Amino acid sequence: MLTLHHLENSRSQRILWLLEELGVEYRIKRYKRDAKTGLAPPELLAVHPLGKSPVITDGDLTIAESGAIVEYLVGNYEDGRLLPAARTPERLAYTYWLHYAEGSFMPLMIVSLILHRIETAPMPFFIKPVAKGIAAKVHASYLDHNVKRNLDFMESSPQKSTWFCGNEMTAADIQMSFAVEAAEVRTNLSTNYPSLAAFLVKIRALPAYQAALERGGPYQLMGGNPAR
Ligand SMILES: N[C@@H](CCC(=O)N[C@@H](CS)C(=O)NCC(=O)O)C(=O)O
Repeated sequence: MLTLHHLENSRSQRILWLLEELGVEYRIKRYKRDAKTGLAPPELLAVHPLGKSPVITDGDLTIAESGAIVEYLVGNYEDGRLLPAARTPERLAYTYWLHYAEGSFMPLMIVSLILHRIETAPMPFFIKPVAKGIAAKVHASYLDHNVKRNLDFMESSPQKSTWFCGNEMTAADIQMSFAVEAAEVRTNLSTNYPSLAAFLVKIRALPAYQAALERGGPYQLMGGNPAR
């Protein structure tokens, strides 16, 4: 049976949601983050050399990287609902958002998280201003305008009518859900990005999203605020 190697409070949640949407039979192997560092436990290294989640195992196959897992699941288990037809504008949008989530947006969120950790880490008082100064410089010279540009783009994308790829929900919406949820813990979506806020309200009401929460357990993303 297909196994999802599920790290708590992680991107793996969207794979859970996709599995529920597709009605695939699966089992969950759970992993806890290190309480101090937030990192994945070493047992995940036994599943895949990068030691990250999500990873799925299906028979002899081990598949890592959310986008690759989404493509595998949709390609092998989908019932036609979550993948737009080939050679349509919706399919192109699908490919775009599937890659954009991890390729363009999430690296910004990771930089933001690392800076937040630097800013809030315990350290000798005389080092603190230096650390804060460096973090402020990265915010001002690189991070803040890039985050804003990306969120403005996500908010106003012409393709994002009802869903990211048109009027039907697709697996790209599931892939993008983690990106929008990551943005939510760092900026006030309702005030600044109402259509992204509405997207989250809409997905959270879906039965499969809720079933995934029930199977996966508590789901809370790590904080850090770049949008200042
Ligand atoms: N681009 C990869 C990112 C995988 C990734 O970084 N996963 C995080 C969870 S959200 C992780 O395993 N973090 C724990 C660690 O880095 O030790 C994907 O989408 O699968």
